[in-house]
Parts: sequence; C-alpha cells; structure tokens
Amino acid sequence: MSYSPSSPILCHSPRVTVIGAGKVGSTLAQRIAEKNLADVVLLDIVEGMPQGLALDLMEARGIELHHRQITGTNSYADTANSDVVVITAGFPRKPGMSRDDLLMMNAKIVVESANRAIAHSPNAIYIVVTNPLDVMTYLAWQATGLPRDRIMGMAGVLDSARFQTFIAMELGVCPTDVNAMVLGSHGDLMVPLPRYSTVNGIPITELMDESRIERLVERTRNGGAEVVALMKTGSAFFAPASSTCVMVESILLNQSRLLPVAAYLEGEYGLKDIFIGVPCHLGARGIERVLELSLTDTESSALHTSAQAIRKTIDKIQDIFSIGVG
Ligand code: TXD
Repeated sequence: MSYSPSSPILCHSPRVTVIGAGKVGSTLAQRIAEKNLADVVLLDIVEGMPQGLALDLMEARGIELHHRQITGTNSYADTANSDVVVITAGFPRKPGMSRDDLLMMNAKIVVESANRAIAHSPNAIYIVVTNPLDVMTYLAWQATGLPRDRIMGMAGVLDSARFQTFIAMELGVCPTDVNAMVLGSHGDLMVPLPRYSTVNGIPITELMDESRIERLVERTRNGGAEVVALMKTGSAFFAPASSTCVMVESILLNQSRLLPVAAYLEGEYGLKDIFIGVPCHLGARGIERVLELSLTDTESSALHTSAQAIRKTIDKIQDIFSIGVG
C-alpha cells in the first residue's frame, strides 16, 4: 500500500472543541490530546487563559509523544467544523451547595455556549458536562434543535466509575475486573444497579450482603459531594475528565461501547421528553441505540422518581426562560 499526500487518512484529523477551559475542560483537553484521539480547541470567556493552557499542553507534546494540535481561543470561529463539542462551561459546586443551586447561573451559560457552537459546528456530536447535568443537557438540546442521537450528557460513566471504585476497594479486587452500572439523574436520586454490577461477570449481589452493598450505593450517591467537601474549593475533575474522554473516544473511534449516558427518551423505560442516564451504544453517529434493561419494580420506581425530580427542575427553568423547543 502506498500513501499519497492527498490520502484522506493523512488529511483528516478529527477535531474536538471543549467549551470551558476550567478544571474539567483543560484536563479533558489533555487526555484527548495525549491519547492521540483528536486535535483540540479549548475555548473560554477568560482572555488569555485558554491560549496559555493550550501553549502549555503543546510544549509537552515532544515528551508525551503525540502530534495533536491544541488551540486556545475566545472565539467560536476557531471551533468551526468540530466533530465533537463538549460543553463544560459554567460554575462548579461549592461546599454545601447542591447541583440545583447552580441551575440559574449555568443555564444561561450553557444555552449561550450551545447556540454559538452549533452555528459553527452544525454536524458535530454534542456532550454536555455542566451541572445540573440532566437539565443542562435538555436546555442545550432545545437551544440547538439537534436530533436525539447527536446530543447527550456525561454523568453515568462517572457515577458508574465511582461505584466501580468503591466495589473494588470493598472487595479488594482490581477495579478493571469490576463493571458497575448507575442509571438515572446525576444527583442524590441516581440509581445504582447492584444486580447489573459484576466482578468479572459475577453479580456483586452474590459477593456481598445487602447492607454492605447499600453502604457502597450511598457512598456513590454522595461521591461528588465527598470530593467537594475535601477539596473545599472546586469539585472533582480528574475522574469527570476521564469519563468524558471515554465517551469522546467511543464516538471518534466508532467503538459502540455500552455506556450509561444522559439520553433523550421517547418512551423507553416509560419516560418521555426528558434527558436521563440510561445505557446507550455510542458510536460514530452518536447514540446508536438506547438499551432497555429489564428492571424490577423497585429499580423502575427509583428511575421514575429520579425522572420526576429532573422534570420539576426543567419546568422551573422553563418558567423563567422561555426558550423555544428546537
Ligand atoms: O458528572 C458531571 N457531569 C460533572 C459536572 C462532573 C464534574 C464537574 N461537573 C460540572 O462541570 C461542574 O459542576 C461545572 O458546572 C462544570 C465545570 O466544572 P469545572 O470544575 O471545570 O469548573 P471550572 O474550573 O470553574 O471551569 C469552568 C470554566 C471556567 O474557566 C469559566 O471561565 C468558564 O467555564 N466559563 C465559560 N466559558 C465559555 N463561555 C462562557 N459563557 C463561560 N462562563 C464560564
């Protein structure tokens, strides 16, 4: 096989825009570039900051052995024709603050970011990270008018990674042998599913009694707050960036990984017109399929309770902003 300079392999470098160059955004940019997945455009409203971070990351390329271009900018024109756009812009929680406290502040930022990004990257796949996650994803979907396969929220991968970690720590096993599944909203009403969480195929319900599992479930529900309380300023960003990167990777490499993501439901799980965490296959077209697991009555009612809380917050924000459905 010979390569010519016009070979599409040599010409096309995927491009990921990360809006918000804070802790999550900048760490995500680093992960994407150092995994050699795509060129990255890092955008923030703070002048000079994304440019400085991009330069710093570029200066590590020779050491980290990758050739990806990282651009820092304050202009959406530089994000044009991205394959994936990740929205992390907004404010994180402070100690004692709930995710919903962030609602008003972040809604405006996410809607503006989504509106401006879609004008330059109409064909991209969009991943929302900003909290409160399920509601922000809904607002970004309304603002962009995207079909449901091309817009989703990141939370389930992170919540499942936390559950995975706590299971591994409790049983003294390697975390890579643990598969954990957490559905529902990203918040206190998330729905960890012990029946579908395994150690190399063995359900954890076979390995621990109910009270031990319940302790791990509670710690998972409280996972974000536990980190916030320890850090005092800012919230978790290493695991959130890794979790978002897994989604970006599955899309760019068309891996069709089965991951819990906040997806728009049209009747699946008996839920409609809502973004909530459910298992989805992620590939080159975005959400290729929403997988409908069979749930017990208790699991299903927990998912519905979670959905009601999201719906309430969506209604609250809709009353305040009158954003037309796309
Ligand atoms: O599981 C999840 N989905 C989450 C979500 C896990 C971790 C963090 N989660 C949320 O992501 C968190 O609650 C926040 O709402 C976002 C971003 O968290 P991060 O820790 O990265 O916050 P930072 O460090 O404060 O960064 C936010 C950046 C900061 O640089 C601001 O200047 C920028 O966002 N910002 C903007 N950029 C572009 N455009 C606008 N309008 C804008 N406003 C603020």
